Amino acid sequence: MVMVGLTGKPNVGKSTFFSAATLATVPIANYPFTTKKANVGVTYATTKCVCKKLNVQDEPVNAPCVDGVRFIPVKLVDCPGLVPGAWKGRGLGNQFLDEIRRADVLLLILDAAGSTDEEGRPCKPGTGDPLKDLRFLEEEFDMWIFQIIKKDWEKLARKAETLRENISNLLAEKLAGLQIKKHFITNVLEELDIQSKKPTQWTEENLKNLAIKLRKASKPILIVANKIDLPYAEENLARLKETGYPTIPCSAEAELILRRGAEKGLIGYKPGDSEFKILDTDRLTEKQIEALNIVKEKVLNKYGSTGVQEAINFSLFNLLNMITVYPVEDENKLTDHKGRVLPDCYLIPKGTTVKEFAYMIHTELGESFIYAVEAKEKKRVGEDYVVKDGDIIKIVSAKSRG
Ligand SMILES: Nc1nc2c(ncn2[C@@H]2O[C@H](COP(=O)(O)OP(=O)(O)OP(=O)(O)O)[C@@H](O)[C@H]2O)c(=O)[nH]1
Ligand SMILES: [Mg+2]
Repeated sequence: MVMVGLTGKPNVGKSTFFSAATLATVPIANYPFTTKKANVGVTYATTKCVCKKLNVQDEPVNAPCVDGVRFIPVKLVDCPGLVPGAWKGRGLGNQFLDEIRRADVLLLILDAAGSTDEEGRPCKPGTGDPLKDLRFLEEEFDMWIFQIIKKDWEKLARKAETLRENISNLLAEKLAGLQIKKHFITNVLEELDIQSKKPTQWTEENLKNLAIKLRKASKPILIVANKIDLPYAEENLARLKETGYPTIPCSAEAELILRRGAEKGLIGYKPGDSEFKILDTDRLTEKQIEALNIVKEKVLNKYGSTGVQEAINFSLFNLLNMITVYPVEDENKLTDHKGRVLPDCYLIPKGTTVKEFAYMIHTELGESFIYAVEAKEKKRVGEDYVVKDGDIIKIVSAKSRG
């Protein structure tokens, strides 16, 4: 399953975002280092389900469908906060950096209101600077990867030379735990144009540049401008957008209020919605009504949504270029072996061939693959067919033929 990592300075709302996105109860408080160990949970990417267009009633198994919106599960990890110098052990040390090593994409949560200082201590909104925070966080990630590459570098470089082993293979092995795949390494080494030099002669600066480029390639970043409901956040949002990073305004706290309200049946609200409906006025306290009014006024009316669902979707569909696909066993009825209509919806990288997709479902299915059928167009396709977003795929294998 794809893994989305929540990271940033302490006290910016990472756990609030996590809690809103997963509905798990985790400690949230207005002081630094509330989170001491990573929280892992399941959240959902949302997409328009093909059921509406085809006018069928689906029977979801792995990915729920609500009013024609399909909720596809992804893993979410909430990490302890990072302070300047974290890579060399400041704050909670670099254990938390390790928590994000398995993440495929990072949601960098920033306090857009500047209501916390560099270390995450509360201060008056407008005092802290999210842009500065962004710069130190980039440096933390780079130094963290640099340090890992540098460790035992000479040994690795010598090994590459004496065994005439390709350095990208050895690096890929070394960095496998960080989700830094070999194709990232090969591309980055080509870009850096250092392969004409022997690895033992690569300088510190070469290695640092390698770390920076690998970080950018393997851990794409979406900036989540959180606490957008507070003063000064709007001005800072404009400054953050100028950095060139994709940036989404967000109020994790607003989303938490809405999801909790919906869970209790007090309001009608679906993640990503631009509005909510009060269902049960009698059960709401005056304070709750006031909080809902603030959410409406300061967040929904102004930015169109709380940003939580949008951030998750953007990271998967835009940064990781994932698409959705629906596997079925009967291409006419669109069912699985139990007769359930459109039971599953998977996220796969754009460019995946139908045979690679078969392998993702089950190794055996990939190995015995014969051909596939795209069910919407009733088209028979070969193993090289590149799966398109929203395809409904039946795989015919030597096994399924009996
Ligand atoms: N106004 C406002 N406050 C928020 C928002 N999101 C979180 N907060 C508050 O910010 C404080 C910190 O929230 P947490 O979720 O604990 O922050 P964290 O980043 O997980 O903090 P650490 O675990 O210490 O790194 C809490 O008081 C939250 O209620 C938001 O969107 N708006
Ligand atoms: Mg936390």
